[in-house]
Amino acid sequence: MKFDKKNFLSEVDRILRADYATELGSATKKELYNALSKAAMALAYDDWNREKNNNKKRCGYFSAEFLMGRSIYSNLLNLGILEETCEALRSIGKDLNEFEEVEDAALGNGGLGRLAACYLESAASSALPLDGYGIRYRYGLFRQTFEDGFQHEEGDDWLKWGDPWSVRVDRDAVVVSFSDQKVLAVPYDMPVFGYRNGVVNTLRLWSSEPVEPFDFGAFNEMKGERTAEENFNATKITDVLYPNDNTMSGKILRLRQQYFLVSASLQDILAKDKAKGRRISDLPKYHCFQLNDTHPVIAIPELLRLLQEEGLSFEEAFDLAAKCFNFTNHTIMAEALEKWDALALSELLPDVYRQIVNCQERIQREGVDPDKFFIIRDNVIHMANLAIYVSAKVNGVAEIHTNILKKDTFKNWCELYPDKFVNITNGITPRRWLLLNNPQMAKEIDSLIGTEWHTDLKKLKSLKPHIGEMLSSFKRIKEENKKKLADYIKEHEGVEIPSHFIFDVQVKRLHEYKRQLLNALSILYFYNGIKDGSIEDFPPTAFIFGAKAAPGYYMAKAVIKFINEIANLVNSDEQVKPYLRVVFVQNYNVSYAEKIVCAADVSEQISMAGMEASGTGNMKFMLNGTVTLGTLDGANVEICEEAGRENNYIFGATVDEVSQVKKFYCPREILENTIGLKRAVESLVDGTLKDDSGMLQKLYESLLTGYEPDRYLVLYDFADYVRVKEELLRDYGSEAFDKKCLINMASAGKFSADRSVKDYAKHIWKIK
Ligand code: 26Q
Repeated sequence: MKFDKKNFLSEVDRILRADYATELGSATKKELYNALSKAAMALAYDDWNREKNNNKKRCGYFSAEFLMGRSIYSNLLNLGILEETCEALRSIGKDLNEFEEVEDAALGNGGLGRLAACYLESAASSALPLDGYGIRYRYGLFRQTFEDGFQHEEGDDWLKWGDPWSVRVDRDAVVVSFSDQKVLAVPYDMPVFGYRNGVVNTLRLWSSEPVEPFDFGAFNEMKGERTAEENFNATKITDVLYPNDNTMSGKILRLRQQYFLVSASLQDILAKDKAKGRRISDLPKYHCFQLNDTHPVIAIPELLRLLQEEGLSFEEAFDLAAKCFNFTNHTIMAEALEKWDALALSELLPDVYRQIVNCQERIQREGVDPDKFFIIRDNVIHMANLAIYVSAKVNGVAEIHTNILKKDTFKNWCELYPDKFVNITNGITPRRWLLLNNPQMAKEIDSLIGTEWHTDLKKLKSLKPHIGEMLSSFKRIKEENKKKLADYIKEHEGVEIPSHFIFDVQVKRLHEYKRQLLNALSILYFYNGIKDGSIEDFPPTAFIFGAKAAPGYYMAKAVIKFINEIANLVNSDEQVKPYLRVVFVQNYNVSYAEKIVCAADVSEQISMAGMEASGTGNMKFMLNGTVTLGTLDGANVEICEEAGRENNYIFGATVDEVSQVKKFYCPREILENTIGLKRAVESLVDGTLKDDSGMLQKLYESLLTGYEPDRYLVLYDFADYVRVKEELLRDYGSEAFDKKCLINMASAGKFSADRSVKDYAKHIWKIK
């Protein structure tokens, strides 16, 4: 592939003429976006085709979520034509930045979905044969707005700008059968470009359609209603992404989605092998499958079923499945480990259910204790147990998380199969999360240590001797990024934040365990202190939040309301305005994250210890030179190992302390004995903040009453949090502080997703 400006523009022009009856001079933004993307796709066709037809063993990454974000810039970057395209457009009076209006592909909720996207990019960039298999949701994660401080959800029409980075492959469509319906699964393939290496892998997203085109005959014979209904049901399966993060919904439509995804993918893979003349017993020679949490675990009984349809015995099929499947766990929370009602599943998918029963019987034949090892119990199917039983490897996503899995969550299984359990610490792609989102900083690094770090992030450590000379440019670039973010926030949220303020950021899904509430209470504490004079010379700080709450998650929505009311209080108070600002940005997504991550001074990673499996936002901030204010949870632990605890701000109960404290915990006692805490908490109910909904009252009660008051130790950790946070804010501005930022950046090498996927390839997938 070679880029030639003239040829490229004439190719774009040709596509505009053929597909849109227009030309370069008169095309709309949307037309230009589509034609330009297609022209770039054409450049990579040969590479893509070669990858599809080689004979390597490949890994299929099965995931209900791929949070891809915007493709155009990262694809052009990886194809090595970002600057060239920018220049070509400029020569005809257009601006590549105009495509910032293009919607994100938000086909995921949060960490788990974004991780899948990073791994696809990193695998292609590391020339590893990894393909994604997922669902082409018609509507992605809802679009969020605030009205009177409350979250509102709207449908996410992500295809509004078209979908030029996908190719519909009708010849590969397959039928997926449920007991009550048959639907057609049609694949849309997205190329995944390696970073300037000519490798193109595939993300295959399945869309559901009626098997038969709309039946006008039946419609005319007055069966119209039923026919329309059938069509409606078929498309409905892939209509919308479930907006839950770390909680179960147990809805049958979700089970349909999961089965649809894995059945289509496995049928497709088996059919292609057959067409290539491969023996079915060679399946593990050519394939392995990574199950991204429990969501696609129904792939296991589906493969067993398909193999037996091909004439294999159950034991033969089991042997192959046990060599192909691996399982990643992303959470220890019981409410997120998927379970299905056995009756419901057996009604929807009787043949698949039989295979689950076969697995259950097989493990009982092994003579193990049925109280410790079960897949079905009390008419509930435990998908995590099924995954562990059949998978070759099971992995957690950070050291501390894997240790908890082994010692606690899956203790029994680990004793039975000690070699199955491995850790693969998460990672992020440095292309999107430094080169692309922070180009000035990337250039600065290039000028000091060259460009090898683009594909070998450990090389960043050679920045260490340059930290002194880098200080001033680091500060200048951070300041510019902050100005840009402040402008964007002013325009989109209507809140002014002066760029000389400290930008203290907490962006992630809204969940009680992540403790946005702790952050909020600390702001009220500072507010009260500044007002009554007990806190002097407070360093001017803007607290920036971004988070979506699952639409049915009452407490999470209450926290959003709370923070929005704090923002109203603080931002309109002339006395504290010189010291404090609060903003909760609307519709936080991948593209917003790109703007925020490069502009943050403080990265808040404050989950109750033991709850956050890994976190990956923490890594993005670190890579961009931001210190972590956090607990010893998830990958924060490893961030401290890499960058030094003294270069971050760590507070709060550790995992061991949490389990001790919980034995005799009395939040009221803490409330009474912690300076400033009571006043901050009382703000929820004393009329300081406006709320007619009763939400703030409920938040108050969650901290102090009920079966397990203050389940996530917000009050317990408050004093230490505020102490360390104030220390951090007062350190800000010193040279020592800037050095900490740069040491973090220089120490981020471990957290490259390139390292993660290579670990998977070597220890789990056995692919080259
Ligand atoms: C389950 C059943 C029904 C409906 C929805 C769900 C569901 C959906 C999404 C359950 C969990 C999720 C997402 C979990 C997730 O994102 N976990 C995060 O994974 C990251 C990548 O490993 C970690 O860094 C985070 O710590 C973890 O919270």
